[in-house]
Amino acid sequence: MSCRRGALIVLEGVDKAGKTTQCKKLVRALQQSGRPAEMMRFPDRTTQIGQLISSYLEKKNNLEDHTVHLLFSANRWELVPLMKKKLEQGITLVVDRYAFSGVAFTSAKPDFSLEWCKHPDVGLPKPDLVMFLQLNPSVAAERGEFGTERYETSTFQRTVQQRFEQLMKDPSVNWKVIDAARSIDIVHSDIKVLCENTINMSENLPIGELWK
Ligand code: ADP
Ligand code: FDM
Repeated sequence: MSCRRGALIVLEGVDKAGKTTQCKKLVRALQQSGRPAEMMRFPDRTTQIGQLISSYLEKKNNLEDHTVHLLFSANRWELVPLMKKKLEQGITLVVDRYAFSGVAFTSAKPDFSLEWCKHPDVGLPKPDLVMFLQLNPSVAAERGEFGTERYETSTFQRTVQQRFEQLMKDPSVNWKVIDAARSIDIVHSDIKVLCENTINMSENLPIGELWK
């Protein structure tokens, strides 16, 4: 590789753990320290597939469970060429949810195995770092009411948390668990250090393939 690539950094965690807050702060901090960085989020609701997903989440349409799982995955695959281009240009991508949310949410539904859920995402660009913002559901509840979108109930979120815990046992993924119950600034400084180290470590390595 002629130029140093950017890192692919993912933030995961249950609802209200602080993913969006931390992604935005991280991108700003990286940019201020002279490192090119951009934020992405999944689902990306701006594409045609993303709009179908968005109306499903808003309960404006119903989709069969396998079908919607494949749409979430297709929404990642359609952005892969752009992601690779940016990474190769040296831009670090900070991503709010990725395939891990895909697997954790669908496999929290009855009769879906983790293995089946992982398949469509096998081979996606592999994150150099996945930070899981860990937050107890009772603390999350203090951060405000759940919204009205699909999946925004405490029982479903508890099952999602268990599925994330299963996914985190996989040593092929560079998971870091972050205690998200601390203040926004303290969580941010932990995350920033982890990211800077990851950017330095991955700049000369090829982009990996997830779950392959
Ligand atoms: P997520 O993207 O994980 O759903 P958000 O970043 O949208 O979470 O945060 C959910 C709410 O919790 C927001 O009102 C945000 O300001 C607040 N919040 C985020 N991080 C913290 C924190 N460390 N301590 C207290 N409140 C927080
Ligand atoms: N979600 C997100 C999935 O079910 N599968 C996926 O692949 C992804 C990326 O969509 F409930 C769920 C998780 C959450 C919703 O909400 C997206 P936000 O507020 O846009 O993150």
